[in-house]
Amino acid sequence: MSLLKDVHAHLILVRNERMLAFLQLTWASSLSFPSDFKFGSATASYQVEGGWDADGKGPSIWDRYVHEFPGDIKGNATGDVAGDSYHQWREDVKAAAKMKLQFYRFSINWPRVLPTGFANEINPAGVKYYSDLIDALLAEGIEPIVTIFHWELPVKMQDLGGWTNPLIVKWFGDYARVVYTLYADRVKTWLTLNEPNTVCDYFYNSGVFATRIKESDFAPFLCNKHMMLAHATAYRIFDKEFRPKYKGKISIAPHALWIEPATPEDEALAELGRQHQLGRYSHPIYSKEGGWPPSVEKVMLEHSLQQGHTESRLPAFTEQEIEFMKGTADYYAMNQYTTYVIRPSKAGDEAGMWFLTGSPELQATLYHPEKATYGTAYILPVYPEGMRKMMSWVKQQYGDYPILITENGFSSTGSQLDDHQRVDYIKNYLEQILLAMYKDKVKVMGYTAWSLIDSFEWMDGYETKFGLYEIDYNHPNRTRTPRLSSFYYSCVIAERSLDVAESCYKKDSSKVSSDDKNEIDKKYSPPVNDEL
Ligand code: GBH
Repeated sequence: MSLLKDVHAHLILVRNERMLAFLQLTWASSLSFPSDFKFGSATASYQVEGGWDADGKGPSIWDRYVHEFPGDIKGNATGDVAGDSYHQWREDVKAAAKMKLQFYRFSINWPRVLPTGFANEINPAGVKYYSDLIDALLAEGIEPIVTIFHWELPVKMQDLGGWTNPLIVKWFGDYARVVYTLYADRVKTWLTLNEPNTVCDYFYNSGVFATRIKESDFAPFLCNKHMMLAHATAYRIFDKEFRPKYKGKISIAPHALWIEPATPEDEALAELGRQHQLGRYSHPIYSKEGGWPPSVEKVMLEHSLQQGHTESRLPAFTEQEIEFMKGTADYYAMNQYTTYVIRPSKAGDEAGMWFLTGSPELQATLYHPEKATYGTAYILPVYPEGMRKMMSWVKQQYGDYPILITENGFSSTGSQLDDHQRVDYIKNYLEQILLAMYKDKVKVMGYTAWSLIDSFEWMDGYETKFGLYEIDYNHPNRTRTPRLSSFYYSCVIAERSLDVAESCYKKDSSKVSSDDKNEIDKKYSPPVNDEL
């Protein structure tokens, strides 16, 4: 009974605070988005494409992993077919067009274009797949935003050490050049790497995910260094060889976890945590002085010497490398979902795993904010206020780079077309973005709802869903059905405001008129499923 009361009181508190954000906005300025603010949605190749070995595609570490260790993943799921976007991509374009998205962010599966990863051999079917997708989006007036790497490392490269081998800097640059050569005539907004900090820190520290390598001493930091240099190489190639002819903007999309101090006395530790989580992936690019964040450099050196190493486990950059990386982004991209709390570790605490439970180097413990609510993914507490704080922090740290939110989304499970919680989530996070813009004067380019359609949710398989559109995994065509959230989002896009009609919160309220529907439907021939 008292637990129930607590939960109830807690919910009222959360609700009141969210109400306050809403009031603050209506008083302060407006619920409207400026005319240059863009709304989009996203997916990633392995999570939706399927066609894992179709038409000359080479294997990525995910293809190998799900076949060798099916038991690792919920429901023994694989991405072999997933949403079958490799065949059903017209349906994705249709979904995006129905919502009147201004952009669609998708990623390129490295070994689909380069079967071994190396640039000497190109797969024409893979090239055509992305080319057709780009053309269809442009024909609908939807801007393609392309991520060059969202985790499908070619197996050959993993076997050579993957992101811990310094040669990958060159290999990635060569791959990026191929991609620009093919698509830079039509793609004007680019992202090099998705969540380099998740790849380096989360994957190597936990040992889960496709590499299955658990090595916390060196791998995260070697990977960090090489990903920063790989990004900078891809940026320099674009800048020198392609931008003069094609124009375009390019950036990198880290996982921007906001870190709150447990008590006001822990603010310095929280700041160190932010530098450790995000600074190591931003400071080399966006800061005036470049290189690693000095606070992290210091802690890592001290800790390494204490362990008996002769130098820091955080590998140094040369002066030349520091100059090479500085300024290699045209805007600041971030995936922002969640907030954790940090406190100093106490005797008896476990060492902790960065950035899930803590850090041995920082002697810190991480936990979830008390005020958080949850979707299905427990790992991603829902905490909208963190969005504004994260955005303002980026402005305060690195200056006035325009920010593009490249991912933000809510997880649910089961078949749920009336996803009111996802609607609330989008509304609450967009409110915080408006506050960041109007109150903290942060420059914002736009917002990306993760994800356009349900997808293979990595270790969670198909049980955890983020889609604005539901996928029927029992249907051979992987039929897409709009959820309430897609109607709500299309209302926000149409109004360019959070001040939308009551009817936008009901499923039959589709802003898409039936004329629009027919017009879009007519344009696309029925999908051809080659596997049928
Ligand atoms: C994003 O990362 C990813 O870019 C995207 O591909 C993904 O679909 C989305 O999150 C939703 O999860 O699988 O249990 O080991 C956000 C940060 C860090 C969240 C790693 C999930 C792994 C959880 N992610 N974390 S688990």
